Amino acid sequence: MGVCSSNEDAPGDRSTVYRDQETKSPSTTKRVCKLLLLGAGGSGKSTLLKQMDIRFNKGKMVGERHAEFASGMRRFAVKCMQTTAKYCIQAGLLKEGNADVEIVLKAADDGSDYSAEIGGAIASLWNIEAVEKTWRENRYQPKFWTLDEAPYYFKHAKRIADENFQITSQDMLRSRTKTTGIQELTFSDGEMEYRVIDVGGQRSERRKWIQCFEDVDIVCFISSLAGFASVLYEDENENRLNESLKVFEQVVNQPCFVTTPFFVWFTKVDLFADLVKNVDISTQFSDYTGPKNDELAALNWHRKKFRDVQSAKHPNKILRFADVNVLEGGSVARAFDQIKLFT
Ligand SMILES: Nc1nc2c(ncn2[C@@H]2O[C@H](COP(=O)(O)OP(=O)(O)OP(=O)(O)O)[C@@H](O)[C@H]2O)c(=O)[nH]1
Ligand SMILES: [Mg+2]
Repeated sequence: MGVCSSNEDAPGDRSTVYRDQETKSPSTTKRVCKLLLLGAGGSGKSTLLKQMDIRFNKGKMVGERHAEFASGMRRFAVKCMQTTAKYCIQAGLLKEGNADVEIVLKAADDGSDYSAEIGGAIASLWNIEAVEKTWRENRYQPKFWTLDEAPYYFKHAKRIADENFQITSQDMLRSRTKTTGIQELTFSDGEMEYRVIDVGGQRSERRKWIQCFEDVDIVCFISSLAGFASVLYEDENENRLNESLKVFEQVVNQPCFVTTPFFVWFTKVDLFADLVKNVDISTQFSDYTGPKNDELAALNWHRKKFRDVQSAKHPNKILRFADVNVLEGGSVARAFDQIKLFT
């Protein structure tokens, strides 16, 4: 790795409570369920929070944050095309003097000077077959940093240059902001009031988690199914799935969670089939002995890995799994139905 180690840091520092009108003064008749979302960075916790807000809370939280989502998309359109272009130059696939390359490399990597010219240059570069192919191959065998959502940002690079572009639900869900505080979304569903807590998952953020461990009714551990084929932003030598398992081990063994129901939600299921088809898991994990490129075998292997971690110390604790495409509201609602059975 290492043509460019980019930075996922972004202004997103917040410790915010989002409440809907109905739950401003919680009714005494409502029962409260505190649902804690935990997991490593980039696994999809905040995207889940946004999707829950859209699905169960009329989008009141995301409605307040359009500017933040727009700048997130611009920032990562630039950053991801910069790393891709730098690698393409090094590989002799793009020339340094190319006008579009110049524009993209000169652009501020926080997206602050994003313009129609920059958006146009990103779109033009993404139209070059060799660039697209390089990005895709890198996803199967990482050589430079990028985000799973980069193709979405590139595809919409021109549209998002307009100061007043109409932001869509997909834009909000796909915009990336590293969480650096604690966010809470509260909404009602029938007789229940849900307090959903989202924390930052990158290593530097985890020391803050302890603040949220009191009176938790359900823990939802979020782990990305794209993780086995990628490395951490914080540490390019660590595979994302390995990190997720280590974090899970620390969390599931917390004395305060001995009797707390645990769910493991595998996110990014929409990316999984393509990754399993193109990446041989056994090259990354010697314990994978299942058939190559077999989605079901790969999914069962993921489940077993989490079950093994948990049963080492708590053999009687039951883990419940769900595979979720967080970008799809119906998929999140189906997973949430399982949670409702425990409330
Ligand atoms: N394709 C796809 N992308 C997803 C899914 N879930 C999340 N993402 C994307 O993954 C990226 C990271 O998601 P976040 O929700 O910011 O991750 P996080 O766990 O909150 O990360 P931290 O705040 O750093 O802990 C975002 O760009 C999301 O759009 C999914 O199910 N499918
Ligand atoms: Mg987050």
